[in-house]
Amino acid sequence: MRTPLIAGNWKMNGLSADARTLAEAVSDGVQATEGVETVVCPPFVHLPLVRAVLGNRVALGAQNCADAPTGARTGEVSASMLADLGVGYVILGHSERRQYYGEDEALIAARYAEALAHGLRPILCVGETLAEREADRTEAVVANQLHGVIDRLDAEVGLGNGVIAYEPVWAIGTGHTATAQQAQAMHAFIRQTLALRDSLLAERMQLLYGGSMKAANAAELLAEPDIDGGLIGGASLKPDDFVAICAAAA
Ligand code: 3PY
Repeated sequence: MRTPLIAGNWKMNGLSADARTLAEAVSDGVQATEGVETVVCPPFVHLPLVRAVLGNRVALGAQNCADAPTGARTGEVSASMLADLGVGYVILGHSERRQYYGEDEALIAARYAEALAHGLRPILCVGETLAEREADRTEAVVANQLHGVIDRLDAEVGLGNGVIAYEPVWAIGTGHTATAQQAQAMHAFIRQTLALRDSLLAERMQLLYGGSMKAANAAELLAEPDIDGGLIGGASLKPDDFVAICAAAA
């Protein structure tokens, strides 16, 4: 059985005092929640202070990592720097990175390989835009995003111990959520796509739903057989909501 995983993507929100307050509230709030991997992903600059206040029930994640181990990459943060700070997870290929910073599969794959090489668990985001869904291209787009990364990774290592988050772009920051049926259909498709290469990997890999998952819809989404958790945007900034989502996953 796959352990449920709930990861909060704080995006570019909050000053240090906000990050501390939020981390403390999440850490306290999930103390009684067993059997769920809980992760918070603050902005880079808040990682050390969040690490310092998180209890042992909540792991630390980052929102990206560099595509190279060290050196001339102004503005980037390497996977080894993150590991050194106690980071265990890293979100890669979020649609906001693809949309605003032009990240493509080649770059995302290089970041993914770096993350694995330094012991981080990548959370690889895939998902279609509204135009792509309306043109009936959802599966083709997601398959391309997956193959575009997998094909560039070391064949022996593959996706390693990573996680995949299905985040339909039309559901990110819009308040719209995929129905549980739409989300399940895509999660099943992703698992089948992985199984074509490695059936054991497909069985064990945690697949998260992202895109306006909140306390009110979490239980319904998480009840679907192929949805193993959530990558939570706005609701991860509200400790009560985030903690309620973690409880729904338990
Ligand atoms: C959202 O739910 O808005 C997200 O982008 C989660 O990563």
